Amino acid sequence: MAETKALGKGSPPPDPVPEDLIRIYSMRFCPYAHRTRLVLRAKNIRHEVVNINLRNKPDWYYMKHPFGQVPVLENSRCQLIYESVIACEYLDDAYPGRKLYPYDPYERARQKMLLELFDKILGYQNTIFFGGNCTSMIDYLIWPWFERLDAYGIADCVDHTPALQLWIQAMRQDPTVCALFMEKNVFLGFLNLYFQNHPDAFDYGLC
Ligand SMILES: N[C@@H](CCC(=O)N[C@@H](CS)C(=O)NCC(=O)O)C(=O)O
Repeated sequence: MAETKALGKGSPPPDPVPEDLIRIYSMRFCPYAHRTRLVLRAKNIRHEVVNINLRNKPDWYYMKHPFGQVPVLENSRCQLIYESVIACEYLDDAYPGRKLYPYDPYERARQKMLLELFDKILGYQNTIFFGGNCTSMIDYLIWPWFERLDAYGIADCVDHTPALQLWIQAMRQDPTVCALFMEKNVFLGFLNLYFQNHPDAFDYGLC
């Protein structure tokens, strides 16, 4: 379902979101939308994906997000939630199942502080995952950028951080990460078309 073609200018708006379903407006190669799709998957939330052509946005899409960005969540009550971190927290709060943010207020605050320091988090960790011995919200919020390191040609930036390498290996085995994993060649194919302003960039790799 995540692999549907992107809707562009002139496409009719999708129908209202059916009850018991949540919709994510997404783009297959967007790391912020990737975060939100990881959380949807990790929590087993029934959802549908509507991909948006970000170079040729449908006019109606500005009714979903003031600047036409992805991701946006929309529920059957026509409520819209944007900004990926807020959207992920909303999903964690609104849906049952495994809580990805810790219950403990300090641990929750610690994950949010780590996220703020995202660019500098390569510091000491004494657990495999950032929140402990299993994946939690912080891991899914930062993973999309690490999945893209190889495609960006900067995978060697973790050469001297063994703890981070162990985390990357562990994340690659996580079933949620595996389910949404984007092959490097597909990502490179997208980037190649994107930088040529090719109208089909967002659909790269789809039949
Ligand atoms: N702060 C936003 C960033 C979202 C974002 O930058 N999305 C990009 C795609 S990766 C986008 O929608 N770009 C289209 C645009 O800005 O017009 C979030 O966390 O959700």
